[in-house]
Amino acid sequence: MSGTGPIGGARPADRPERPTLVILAAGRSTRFGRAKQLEPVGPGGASLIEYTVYDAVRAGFGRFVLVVRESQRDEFEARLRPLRDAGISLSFAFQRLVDADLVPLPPPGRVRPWGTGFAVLAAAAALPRQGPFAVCNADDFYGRVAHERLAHALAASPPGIRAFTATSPLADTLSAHGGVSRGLCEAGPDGTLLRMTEGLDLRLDGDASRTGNGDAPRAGAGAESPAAPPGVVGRTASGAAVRVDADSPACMGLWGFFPEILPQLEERFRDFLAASPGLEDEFYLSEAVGDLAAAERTRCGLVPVGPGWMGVTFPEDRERVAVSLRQLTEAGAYPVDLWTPHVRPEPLRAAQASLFGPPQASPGGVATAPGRINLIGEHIDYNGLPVLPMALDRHVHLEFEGAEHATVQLEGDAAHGSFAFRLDRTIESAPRGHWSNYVRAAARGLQDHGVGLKRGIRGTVTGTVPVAEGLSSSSALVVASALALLHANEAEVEALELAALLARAERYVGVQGGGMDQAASLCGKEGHALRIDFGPLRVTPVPVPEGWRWIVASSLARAEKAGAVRELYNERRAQCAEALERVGRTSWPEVVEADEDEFAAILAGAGKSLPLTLSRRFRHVATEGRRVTEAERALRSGNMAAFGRLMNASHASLRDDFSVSTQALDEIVSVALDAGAAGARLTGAGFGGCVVALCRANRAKAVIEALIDRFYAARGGVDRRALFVADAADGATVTS
Ligand code: NG1
Repeated sequence: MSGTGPIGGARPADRPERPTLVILAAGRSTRFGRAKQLEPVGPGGASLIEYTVYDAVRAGFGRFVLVVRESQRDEFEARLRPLRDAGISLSFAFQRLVDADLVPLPPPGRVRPWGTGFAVLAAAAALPRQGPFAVCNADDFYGRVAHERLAHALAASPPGIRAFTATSPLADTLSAHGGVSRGLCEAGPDGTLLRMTEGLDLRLDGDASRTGNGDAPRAGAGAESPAAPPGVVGRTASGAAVRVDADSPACMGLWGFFPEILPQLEERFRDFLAASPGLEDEFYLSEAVGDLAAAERTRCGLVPVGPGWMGVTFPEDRERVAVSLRQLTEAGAYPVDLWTPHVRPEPLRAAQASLFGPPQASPGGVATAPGRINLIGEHIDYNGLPVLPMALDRHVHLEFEGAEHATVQLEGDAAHGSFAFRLDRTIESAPRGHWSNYVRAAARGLQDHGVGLKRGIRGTVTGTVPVAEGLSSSSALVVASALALLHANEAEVEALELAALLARAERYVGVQGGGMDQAASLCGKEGHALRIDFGPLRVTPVPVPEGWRWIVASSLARAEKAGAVRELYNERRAQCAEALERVGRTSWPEVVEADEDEFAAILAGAGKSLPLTLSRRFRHVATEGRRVTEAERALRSGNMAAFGRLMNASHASLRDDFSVSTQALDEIVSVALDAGAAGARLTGAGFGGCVVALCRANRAKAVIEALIDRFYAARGGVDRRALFVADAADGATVTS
């Protein structure tokens, strides 16, 4: 074995040895037509192997073993000298047809190498006896995230899991230029590999344009309906046809192992030889590990690594990869020349800092955006009338790193799961109801506004804003996503401009909402309600007097805007527009700002001329608009009893004229008022969700107890997510 010592000097004693990455480079590139492992693809002429080493060093890998054919050695040595010069520990192992121990005699007629499983055995002598190692292909680009994720999985491997395979949605790993081979993974109930089948000649069934798109459609296996999104078709090594979901996990050829895999692989290889393989049969690593997993001899964890992977199976693939690498380089993810002295310290320092520990942070931070409660002014923001909400002291948190390429990759909690999409392609919507749509909306909104988003983000989303409760968790997510994307791209948009563009953007999700929520989330002020005016957008904080509390109480029915509520909401909006038009008015402010007598005349006229439903909708919007102005006056003068009465009138109007209340919301309002609240009303769009009740601080306990006894007790109790005292909070922030 040749090679230099570990890079970057002394290793702290309490850190484990950095793992080794075995790069399988002995393939014959039959479909490519020439040796593709060293093919220059980066803008500075670097090969994919070099990108892999560069990324893996930054992810914490310390040594590299290249498995090549003996005849390739000199070429590899010469081409990879800059890596050695940069201090990378690089050694070679040779894949031969004869092996002293395993294949003592040359197999007659065989030219084809034994396959990837055997290549790993060929590297065994160059591996340290202890500690994990990884294996990947030389002709694939995995990206730094994939190497980081694998390194993490190995460093924190749960007991009993001694192998890992990185997976991507199958559709992301196909080539537009012909069928490819991939390990098709099936996960068991515990999420580990149940079995793996080598799929050959895999291609999208019918729709080549989706190839490589991170948003692979879900196709039920065997789905034949013409409307069904395409699956992936191909065959197994034994010639059987396969058809699988386009987003099913595909093995990327990036593996993590502990040394005990080696004797197991060896045993499987002996079995393979004993079965008299044909001259073209190969001992695939994927099948060997799949068999070991299926026989429950090895538990193999699946490590989803998102859509960054790019492969070069066909000559035409090279161009696509070259374009992507150029874009990544332009976006600052890679230097043009990976190994010149002026860039050398960067990866080396990064490697030292990360060793086998957490990934090296690229510019990132935490974006925090509050939800809101609307105190008064419901279903009038989209009519251009002022509203009076406050930002809530409950937030969506997006902890993120800037990604080196234009991919957004976020994880939510267990219920929401994770997703990824690209910013450098048209951002399509995910299926209705998927939480990624709010993040996609933010990205599209920024792009439509002309903000160039070259860098993506990756991170996690957590939050304390109850979801689908009329407290605007959706807009908080939109706002947090936008702030994270802006931060990662070192871009800025003024707060009100951002609020307005995000209000437009959130409509991509399908609800024709107004602009209250995004403005409240961005412009909240501690201790203050916010008067928000539209056209143009303005936010005026109004202090909330001391000694009063806002109690938020959930009706325990979610107002899921991805579901039926969306249609009901959009219907209300359309009815308002129609009612206004039919009374011959051009704007709602014109109606609401009329003097007392004219206002009464307009209402009476609408009552006569409009059909019943429209006249009720009209009356709600007109009267609610005036209530907001009165409520602001009451707030400023500290007349909270008057404010409470306006809230009650608002609720009655939403219930009777706008038909957006529910029995549970009405019940909560009446219990709160009975218990001494000064006012109570549904907040948000209605159709479920929450009530906000206003009471003196010294009544809050009694109101809460009454709600527990008279509403929640009979419904299985309540927790702090569903019943709480809310304080007015500051608006969204992003911190490094
Ligand atoms: P909710 O459902 O409370 O998040 C929706 C709209 C608001 C406003 C209220 C009703 C969105 C994002 N929000 O809020 O603009 O119209 O209903 O007053 O659509």
